[in-house]
Amino acid sequence: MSAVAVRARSGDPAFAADVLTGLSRPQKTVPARWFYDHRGSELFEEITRLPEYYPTRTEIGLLKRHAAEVAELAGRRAVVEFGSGSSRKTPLLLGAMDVSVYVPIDISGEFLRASARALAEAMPGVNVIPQEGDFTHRLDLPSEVAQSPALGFFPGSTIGNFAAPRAVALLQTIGETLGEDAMLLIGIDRKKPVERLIRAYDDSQGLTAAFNLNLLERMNRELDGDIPVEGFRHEVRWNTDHNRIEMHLRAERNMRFHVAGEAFAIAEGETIHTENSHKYNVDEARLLLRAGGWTPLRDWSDEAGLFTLYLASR
Ligand code: AVJ
Repeated sequence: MSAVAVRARSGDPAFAADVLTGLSRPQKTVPARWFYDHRGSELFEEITRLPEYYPTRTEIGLLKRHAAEVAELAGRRAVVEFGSGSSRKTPLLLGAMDVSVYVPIDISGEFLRASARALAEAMPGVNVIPQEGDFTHRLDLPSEVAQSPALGFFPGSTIGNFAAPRAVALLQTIGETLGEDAMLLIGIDRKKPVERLIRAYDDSQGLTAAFNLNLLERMNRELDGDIPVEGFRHEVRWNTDHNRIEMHLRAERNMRFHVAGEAFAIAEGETIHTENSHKYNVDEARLLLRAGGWTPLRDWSDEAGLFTLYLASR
């Protein structure tokens, strides 16, 4: 077989590289960003509507209650959303604000364009300029953004996917992308009793399990894999040292498989670590923001103290 034919079937080279590196480690791992192919994005959307998955509905409640105050503190802004996905929360913010331009950024281009189109239709007064890209790198924003200072919008506690040093670096990078005089509105999930957290990531309908296992199916589809998906089980752990929920895929038996052109073996009980979701108290989140070059201005929490929205300036 020619090299061209192999390459044509081997998907995104960055995905292949992450999988090959991650599966070669003593603790096998695949970065959480690869969950979001079309099927993964759909499954995540369903997760956000689960009774056990409180973050989305709590954050939506906070936006409904406090968007007007955010708008007042922010003034006229170019709004830049990081990891916009389906953008269900966006109209709640944009509807309250004086927006010069709205730039949703996402790595899933197909999903991004569809939701940008829907948003532009729902909010005809807003100039929507979607940008496909990886927001963990400094990005050049469209020139229209420069007309007014930027407000970064980073909802959903996506920052929780990153361990503290990388979360700090990401906040710094976001600041560089947004430029001088920027503000940031960021949603961060709180610590709470472990049983409540576990239930949010191991729901009774098995949607989160399907979301986790879809990563193996995606590897098979896009990286020419033969992973026996039925030999793995969704596993959720609370890591006390790191204050984080971890998702793993646990091997139920010894297996051998191929993916991205390499052979791997996994032993019964061994896991592939697929996601971290760090949880922060309000004082910890404020310190995290400061470490990342941001000055916390205000924060808003729900009555049960499940989730908090922070507004910060550079
Ligand atoms: C989108 C990263 C915030 O960590 O809660 C939900 C992803 N994973 N259920 C989270 C997720 C499993 C979610 N984030």
